[in-house]
Amino acid sequence: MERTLILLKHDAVSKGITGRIISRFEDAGLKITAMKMVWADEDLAGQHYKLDEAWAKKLYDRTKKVFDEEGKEMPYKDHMHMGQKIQGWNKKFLQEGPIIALVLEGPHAVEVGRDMLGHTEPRQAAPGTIRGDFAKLESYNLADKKQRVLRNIAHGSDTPENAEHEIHTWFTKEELHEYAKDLDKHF
Ligand code: IDP
Ligand code: MG
Repeated sequence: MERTLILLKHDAVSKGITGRIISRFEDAGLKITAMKMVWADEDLAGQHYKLDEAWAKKLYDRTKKVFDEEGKEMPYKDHMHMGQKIQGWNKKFLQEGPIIALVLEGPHAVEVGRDMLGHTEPRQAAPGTIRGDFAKLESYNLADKKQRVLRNIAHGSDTPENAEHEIHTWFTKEELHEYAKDLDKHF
């Protein structure tokens, strides 16, 4: 059994679509084992968004692909420059208003959670995914023009190891619940 941490970021909360997103996870059969609304402070935002070189490299390459296709110059001199900027924006956005944090459990929960979210850039996210359905007009271009982070509705852990770490960043042991669900008998 696997667990993943999902954050419904403040854009989801302010659009009033959190219930519909949570329903999708429930419909997929994932079990909610923790959930709360949190208004993060600088300390919590810093614990969640850390600047790590491998992440910055992936971030840089993924965004550069789109800028290259459009013949646009990347507005960052290298991956660490971009990583620092995006990390700062992410931390700022996380503190802009309350978010909903939840832990979902099920077979392949990390992979399933990210599949359901869709591509990081909502513009590239397939219709039927959460980002593709609720934020399709958001793009790297727009984020760059407005000098802010990409507003892509939700965060989902990217590996089972990172998920366990993130779950403990957001929840205490007492807030994580174990209970049986009807679907459990199938796994
Ligand atoms: P993920 O959320 O799909 O895992 P990450 O690479 O972990 O994507 O990036 C964290 C967050 O940083 C993204 O969810 C998005 O909000 C923001 N972000 C990623 N790339 C860019 C960009 O090129 N410009 C602005 N914000 C970005
Ligand atoms: Mg990520």
